[in-house]
Amino acid sequence: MGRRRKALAAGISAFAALSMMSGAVLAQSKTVHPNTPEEELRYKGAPAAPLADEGMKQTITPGAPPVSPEEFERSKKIYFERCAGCHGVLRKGATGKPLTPDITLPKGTDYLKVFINYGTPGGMPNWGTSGVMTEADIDAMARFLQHEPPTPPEFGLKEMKATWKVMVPPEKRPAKKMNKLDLENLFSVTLRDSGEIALIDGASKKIVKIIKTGYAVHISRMSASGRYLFVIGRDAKIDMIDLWMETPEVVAEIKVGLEARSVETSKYKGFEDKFAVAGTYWPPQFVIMNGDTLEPLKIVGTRGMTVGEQDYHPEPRVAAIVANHHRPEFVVNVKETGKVLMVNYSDLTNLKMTEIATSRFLHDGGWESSGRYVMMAANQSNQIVVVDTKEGKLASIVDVGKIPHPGRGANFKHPKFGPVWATSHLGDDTISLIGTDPEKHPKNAWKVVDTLKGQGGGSLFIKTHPKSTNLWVDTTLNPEAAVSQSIAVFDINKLDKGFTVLPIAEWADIGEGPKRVVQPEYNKAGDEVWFSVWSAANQQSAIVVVDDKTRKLKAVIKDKELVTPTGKFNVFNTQKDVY
Ligand code: DHE
Repeated sequence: MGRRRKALAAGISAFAALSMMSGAVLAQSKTVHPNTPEEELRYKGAPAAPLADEGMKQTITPGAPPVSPEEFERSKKIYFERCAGCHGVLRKGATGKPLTPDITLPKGTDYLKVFINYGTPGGMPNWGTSGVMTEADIDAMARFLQHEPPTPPEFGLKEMKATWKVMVPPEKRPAKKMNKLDLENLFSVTLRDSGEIALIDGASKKIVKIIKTGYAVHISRMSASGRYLFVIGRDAKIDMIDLWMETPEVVAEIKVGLEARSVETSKYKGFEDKFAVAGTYWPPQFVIMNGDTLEPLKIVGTRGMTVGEQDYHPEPRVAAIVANHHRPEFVVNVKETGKVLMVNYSDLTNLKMTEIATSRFLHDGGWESSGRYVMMAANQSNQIVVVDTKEGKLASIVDVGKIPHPGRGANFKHPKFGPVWATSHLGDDTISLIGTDPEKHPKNAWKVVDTLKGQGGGSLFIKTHPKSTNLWVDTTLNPEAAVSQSIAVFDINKLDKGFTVLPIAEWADIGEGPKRVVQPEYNKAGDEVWFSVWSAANQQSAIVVVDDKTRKLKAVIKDKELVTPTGKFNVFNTQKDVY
């Protein structure tokens, strides 16, 4: 099967699994698991796990029941697709409980089968009674879990270099922009399940080019100059695209590990476009690369002690990374240990790193409006941690709603409380507004000054623009189709008046499909907002463009090449951190 078709097939099965969960599984899970929001299960139950197909050795643990090689392969695959996100690759526990043989062996096969079959009120889904796993799968999994976990391979400099390719070396690249594209208003759109991005022109809404990238491509980020676009897939493949070429092309690529989510570039004065950095879920590490060739230069492991209990964690995943504007540093979120690392890239030999102890399970986040403080969601702790990137220290930890998921968040001036940064939540219907101006509004700084009520839980992204008075909140993973297929918009000057709902998926007019509305993104001018209407890989999806002032439909972008669009990254807004 060709790469594209294989990716599509994987995507279809991933979405089928998600849809399956959204039906029978999630309906039941509501009653079986009163403490686990459906929205959360949906989020973690979106399998696109590159580790599932990785070859690993089977280790037999004395005293554990036999597992045939076929059962081992199947259980391993299911484990990495469905279980590793919570229990960890090495089963040492993450947001879920540890499942190492010292714990599982004394419990025995029958006991484990009950848990897998029925789930627990603490959050474990009911894989059996929901129909996702068969009786034979559950039986094999219960035995598989009593053996030492198979360990995916490490990925060091040698492995990275073996995958590194420079298609067009810097000296062969153009010295100036060679095309007529309005680069600042170009959008890089994630085509999740085809492993591609679409470059779409902001004015004409035409697809300029589709470019092959990594599997289950995740995010795009811009270099400081606005010339290079970096795209990372879940398979940890980075593609570096030169937007100055006659038609934008991949000029370098590398695989930095086996599973990843984040990439960023150096933005401090004097270091523009000099370095790139990528964080991996597996192995737990990040790598600093040359900014115009992707040559891997420095790998730093993140294994170590957690904050709070200070227990050793063997696989702390690297989540969001942002580039500090005040110092030559990357700000790196380490999920399981709850640490924010300020990594100074000015001297890679004598690497200096400030380790800030914050809160566990750091995930996504972004800057407040002054660009001095970075706001990161410790999602399973229901907190936002605030780091002062000028001083290089923790400013505050703020309690918010259940499972904050801001994306990069939204900044605006609250009519009563001054500048705020907002996050919506996966686990409840609230939107927390945090005061961000310690100079002029010290009483409000790093406090939730206002809480709005949105359409429902299952929100992934929230957005506004400095030139807009609208605050857009998606509810992509809400179990109600009417809620997941529409968007709530608040008037920033009349927040107490509640929100208006716009039927984005209906406007797309694309027929059958889950049609989840995801991730509002502004154009450069800040006068229109783009929404993805995300259906399965074998169905039609679309991008709906809304006029920001009138809140009326402006355009629908439909194309058979637009397979599962999710994230959209406007070049200028991504380059300059405008949100
Ligand atoms: Fe994402 C950002 C991890 C599922 C769309 N996602 C991020 C970031 C992380 C992350 C760590 C921050 C990167 C940064 O800023 O450097 N995402 C994960 C997961 O671990 C998770 C939960 C499960 C998985 O299997 O990957 C996950 N993410 C999803 C999706 O299912 C989404 C909705 C659709 C998709 O394309 O896969 C999705 N994630 C996004 C988007 C961003 C993102 C669009 C960037 C938002 C932005 O505005 O910057």
